Amino acid sequence: MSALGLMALGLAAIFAMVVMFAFPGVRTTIGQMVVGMFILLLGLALVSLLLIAITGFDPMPLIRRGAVVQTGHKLVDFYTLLPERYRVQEVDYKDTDGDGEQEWIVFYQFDLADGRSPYAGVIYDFDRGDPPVLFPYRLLPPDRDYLSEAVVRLDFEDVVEVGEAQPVKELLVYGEVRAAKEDGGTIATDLTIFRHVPNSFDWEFPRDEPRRYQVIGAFRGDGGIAFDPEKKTVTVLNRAGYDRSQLAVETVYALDEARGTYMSPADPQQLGAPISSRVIFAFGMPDDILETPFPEKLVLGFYESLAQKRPPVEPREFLTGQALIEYERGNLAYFGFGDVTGKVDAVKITRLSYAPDVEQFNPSITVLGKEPRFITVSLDFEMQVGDTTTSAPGPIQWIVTLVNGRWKIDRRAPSPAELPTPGQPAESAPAWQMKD
Ligand SMILES: [Ca+2]
Ligand SMILES: [Ca+2]
Repeated sequence: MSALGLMALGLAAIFAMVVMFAFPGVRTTIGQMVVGMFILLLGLALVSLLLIAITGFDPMPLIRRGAVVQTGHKLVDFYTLLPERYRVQEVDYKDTDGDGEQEWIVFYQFDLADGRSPYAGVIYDFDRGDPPVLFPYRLLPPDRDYLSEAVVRLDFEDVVEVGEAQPVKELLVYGEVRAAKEDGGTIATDLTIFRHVPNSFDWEFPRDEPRRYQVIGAFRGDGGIAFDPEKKTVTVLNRAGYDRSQLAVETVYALDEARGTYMSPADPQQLGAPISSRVIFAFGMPDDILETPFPEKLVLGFYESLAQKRPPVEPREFLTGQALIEYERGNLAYFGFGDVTGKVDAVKITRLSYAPDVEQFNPSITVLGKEPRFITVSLDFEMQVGDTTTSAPGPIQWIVTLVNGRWKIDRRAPSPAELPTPGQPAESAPAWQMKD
């Protein structure tokens, strides 16, 4: 503030004080005016809010329109630019191609015939032409027509460095859905990673064929997706198939550094093979694992406990019958650790399934409890001894039984090698045959 301004402010303050001193009545009048104005504004705000709430009127387009008119239509308005059926939801203004100039990243929703309103995206750049062309480059996921079904979130990470003269950050477009508070309020169920790839010379007219922003990773998982900026791995949780037992398949994808992509070398529309896939507890092993009503959950708990130095629940607590006898004997081969010499450092369950319809497996066995019930749980696993990982000779099939209301691993079911040869009549097929 200039010296003149300060002086004017000081004089105004002195003037106000003198007026109030000379005419004491003025103070009350001014006070009443202020209070009256406040009540009027409050009333107006209340009425407007009520009208908006009752009629469902969205004031934002009007406010935007007003703002554009105020500037004398000198600004680009993406809301007007895009056709009405593309409802613009978000506009970001960031440098997406590393040229030091910002682009507009516009996300919009559109309606599908089945009633869903997914998101799509487009980047508007103006780095070509004289005068410049405002050109749309599409953000197009492979084999899918949308980026998200609920909310989009844009992030930037320098995922790929190969072939870049100077570092350019890649675009990470997350599709998020609402989740429970303990999951942070939202979980990302979609992640599409786009990389800027120059597709024409600077002096050429802009084009988007081949795509200027190419997909180098497209992930979807109903249990959440996480990107690790250090390792550049993407971890995808899928709960489909394990919903009842709160288990999930955790799949980890690694970047192919040489090719600068997560996609398959054979088919760029498909993800490459994951570096790891395993069945895990979606929310960690519960403390009351022995009380679980789900036999497959118990089996996972047993194998996880086996691999731990100080497991919260002793492995023998999961067992009964023959399995307990073999465990006490130290017969690890019985549990699928056939040729292992040395200490098992980690166990990774790669597949887990159960056959709930074989509960009446053998009604003649009644020594285990009043109402014995049996379920077959089948799994494949890998074990890590030192630096080597080997697969168990699987599948390993367990008969899990109910003892005093708790599931216990009882004994091995015949392995597939002992299954009857194909071609036998169906009615003689054993009851424990898997039906998954
Ligand atoms: Ca730029
Ligand atoms: Ca990069």
